[in-house]
Amino acid sequence: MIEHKWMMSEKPDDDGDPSLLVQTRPKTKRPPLYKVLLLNDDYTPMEFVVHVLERFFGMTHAEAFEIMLTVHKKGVAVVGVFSHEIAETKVGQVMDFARRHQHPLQCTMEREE
Ligand code: TYC
Repeated sequence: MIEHKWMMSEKPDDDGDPSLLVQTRPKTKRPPLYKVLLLNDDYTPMEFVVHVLERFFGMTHAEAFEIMLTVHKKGVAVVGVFSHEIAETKVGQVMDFARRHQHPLQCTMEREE
């Protein structure tokens, strides 16, 4: 069989937009993760914060107490890392629960880099 050698100018698909030809690795980008943060304040009782961490973040009493103290001392702490949807749900649950008990506890989320 005679092999056809392509001439420089007749190679198929090598004469168009070069940006379409530079994709080498397949795209395997994972969705971003979000940190859920708990903020300190002067009024929410420590036991309430411990209860929130046990109830919504599945922590043991000892874990919850430790994280609560970190927030109390440092002003803020990451209490978990989740998908966008789960993080939003956690923040909503904490904010709802705090409001229902008339505590000013604040919980937010932030995209992880
Ligand atoms: N600083 C609060 C107090 O002294 C306790 C507290 C801890 C409040 C953590 C909020 O996220 C918080 N009662």
